[in-house]
Amino acid sequence: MLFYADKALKFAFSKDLETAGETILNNQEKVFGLLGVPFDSTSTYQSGARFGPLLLRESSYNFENYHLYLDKVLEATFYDMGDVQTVPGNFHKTCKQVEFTVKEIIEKGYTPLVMGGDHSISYPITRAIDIHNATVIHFDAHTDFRDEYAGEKYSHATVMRRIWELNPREIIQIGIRSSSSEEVKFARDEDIVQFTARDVKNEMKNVLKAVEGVEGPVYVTVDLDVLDPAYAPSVGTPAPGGLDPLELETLILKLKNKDVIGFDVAEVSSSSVGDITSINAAKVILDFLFLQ
Ligand SMILES: [Mn+2]
Repeated sequence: MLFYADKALKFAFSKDLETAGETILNNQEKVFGLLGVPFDSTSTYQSGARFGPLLLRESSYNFENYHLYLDKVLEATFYDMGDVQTVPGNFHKTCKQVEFTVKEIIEKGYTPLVMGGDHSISYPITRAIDIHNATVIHFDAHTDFRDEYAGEKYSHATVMRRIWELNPREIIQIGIRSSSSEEVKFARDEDIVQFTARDVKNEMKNVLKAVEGVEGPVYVTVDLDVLDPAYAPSVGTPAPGGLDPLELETLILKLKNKDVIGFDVAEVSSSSVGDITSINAAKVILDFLFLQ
């Protein structure tokens, strides 16, 4: 590589994949493999999440490598491993390729950190990771507990139902404000822990307590529509009355010292440089990495 030249459009502060190899074997700390999944074929309203990884990477260059509130320089080791080859229009083939690639990342010793893509892409990731003993912390405006959506089993709108079928230890949903009555009943019957957006606004202490109380492995999935459309308009299905970026930051920072075995940020459908949605999404990834 040239001294004054950098590779274009890797995620900011990520390390060069060619130097990965042996570091991982001797490292006690988690080392993250960042992966993009440019796929939005299950989108039902505002499509464009296939540009999520591209715009997320672009937005990442807007940030400092120092976190003011944590008084900490970014120390996490993470490699940008590029994008999965998706098959537009074909969830099943894409699903296989995502699952295969995430398994590869795990076998090499990296913890997967994935940029969607519409939310359906979380399913193959959680299939690739063993989430049996894991708590799934799910940030979203929607519960995504439908068994089918428009006759389809696999969709952004059914993804948490499919993940629930993988039998994780517990699911904690945060930021919920939109759901069908069937999904509410399902969540009650199955003892899903749910915090609405109002709970975050009015009883943040309880939400933080729940996150703090989580023990064992954790999988985190962030549908960026958990934020209010004022802060994240470029998402598949915007829902008013959501979290603000400081509330989401407070919650993400509560993941400190948790054994996070996988993390994804989905539904970012930004289509232009400087879009507020991809900027907030890149911040979620960086806030999480600052904790390492
Ligand atoms: Mn959602």
